[in-house]
Amino acid sequence: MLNLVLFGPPGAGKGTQSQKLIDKYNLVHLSTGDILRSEIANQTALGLEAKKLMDQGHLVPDEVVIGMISSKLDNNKDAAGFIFDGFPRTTAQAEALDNLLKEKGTVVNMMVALDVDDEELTKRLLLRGKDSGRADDQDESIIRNRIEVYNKNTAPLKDYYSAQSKFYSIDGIGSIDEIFSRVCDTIDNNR
Ligand code: B4P
Repeated sequence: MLNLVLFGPPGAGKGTQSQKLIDKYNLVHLSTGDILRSEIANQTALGLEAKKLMDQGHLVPDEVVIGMISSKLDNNKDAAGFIFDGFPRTTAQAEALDNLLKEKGTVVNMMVALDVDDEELTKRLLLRGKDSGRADDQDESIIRNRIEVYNKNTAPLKDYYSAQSKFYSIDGIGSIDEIFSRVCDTIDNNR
């Protein structure tokens, strides 16, 4: 099995690269952002609660996203592996993921981090906000808040995976295909 955590700040290109990686490595894509947006679109109780937090750039509570990932893992028992996109985002989520995978007799193989500076992130997200209408991409102060939340709650996961010798950082600036090739080289050389 290949279980890959794609890591990076909001707008680093995790979702973009995931779309290309699932085809190449035949992996199941688990994006907590996408799952939450689909709950919002379906106006479920979970979605309505999550929307308030997401629109402000806050994280959704750990137990909610951990429960979502747990049920997706159960629904994909025959998968060749998973790309975790936007999950884990806190140490509690990383510990929960380790436990969920252990129950299935598998582990996270590696975390690949996309390194992009704050100015480029803000530029990309404001651009996407214009096309997609996503509330969390419309306002520069909300984007700055998401980057701050990332630096405070999510960036420490580098240490969590480094301690297990599973952390790889790549340059996330360049064309989508250039970055894809860097990600694939990192996977192929270290799996
Ligand atoms: P996510 O949906 O995970 O989204 P993201 O971090 O904004 O984006 P990503 O890095 O995937 O960027 P993308 O490829 O789309 O999170 C949204 C919210 O959901 C969070 O703020 C939080 O509230 C909640 N949430 C999600 N998971 C959670 C969790 N585990 N715990 C708690 N809360 C959670 O790229 C962005 C833009 O850049 C796109 O427009 C793309 O076209 C462009 N782009 C990509 N690559 C490029 C390149 N090389 N050059 C130029 N532009 C590029």
